[in-house]
Amino acid sequence: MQTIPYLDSHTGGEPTRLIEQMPFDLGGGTVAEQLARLRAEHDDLRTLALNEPRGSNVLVGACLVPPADPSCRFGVIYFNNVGYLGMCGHGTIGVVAALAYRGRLAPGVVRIETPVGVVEATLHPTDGARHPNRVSVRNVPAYRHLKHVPVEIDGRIVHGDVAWGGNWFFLCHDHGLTVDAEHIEPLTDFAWRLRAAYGALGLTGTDGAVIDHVELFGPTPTADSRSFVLCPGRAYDRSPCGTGTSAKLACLLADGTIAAGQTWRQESVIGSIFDGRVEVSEGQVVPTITGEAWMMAEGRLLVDARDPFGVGIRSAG
Ligand code: PYC
Repeated sequence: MQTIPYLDSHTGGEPTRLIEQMPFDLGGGTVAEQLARLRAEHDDLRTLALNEPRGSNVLVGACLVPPADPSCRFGVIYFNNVGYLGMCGHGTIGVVAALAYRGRLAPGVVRIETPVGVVEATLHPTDGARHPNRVSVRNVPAYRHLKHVPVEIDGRIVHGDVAWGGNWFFLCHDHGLTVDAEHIEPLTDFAWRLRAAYGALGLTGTDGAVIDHVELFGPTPTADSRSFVLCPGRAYDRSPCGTGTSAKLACLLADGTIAAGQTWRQESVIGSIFDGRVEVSEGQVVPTITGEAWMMAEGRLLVDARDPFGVGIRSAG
């Protein structure tokens, strides 16, 4: 029986399952290179840790790997029910909370190498007992690639921006749906079909990258904006999505709606909030998002080689 220890947290309702100790060696190199090896040779780790019957489509995984960048203390690879992520904002907040819980991190700044670049996380001093795991993540640079792209769906035209925030996003405002927790099903259905519709047009990020996250925005009385974020495997993000908020901030800055340094409060469809802001550094837009994570569980995954579903049920989303 193989055993793999794990730690579960959630960030604004979105879970992160951290594997601190890799059960095999990925051979070193950059985190992007280690991700390529994980995907090609050990994808079972992803499916056994996240997919049913052990997990669910909602889980996001993170595993610690050695960083190549000497300025970084940790390397992290993020994954979900259908594949791998470039960066993950809620996941980074969860990883930092888990490492603090383990006693491996104290309040302060830690640099983390991800497959798409180095991010800088700040674990804030504990605010009494109220906010034990408040973390800011200075993300990789974000940018808008395309503005106000028309897409036909359900016999009408909606529009979206295509932006990078560590993953690729299609950001849509004129969808006509109500963005709240009572409308998860229609939001999921629409976002999934919207992804198919812009995919059929051949719309991509830079270098032909698949735009695999969809953000639908709406108003809210309790923040600057509320979003519904559909992830690549058809689960919706319970958090406001750190990389999605980063993509949104890049668009807001480009439109002149926010200024550098201004706080933007992004609410998730279930009501959790990230504070976001951007700085412009060497001509690049660098977002920082701040949120909180909570520890939920620690345990050991047990993998019996005789179990026909021991490495999880492969999901196409
Ligand atoms: O917080 O960046 C994020 C994220 C991406 C996918 C799920 N959460």
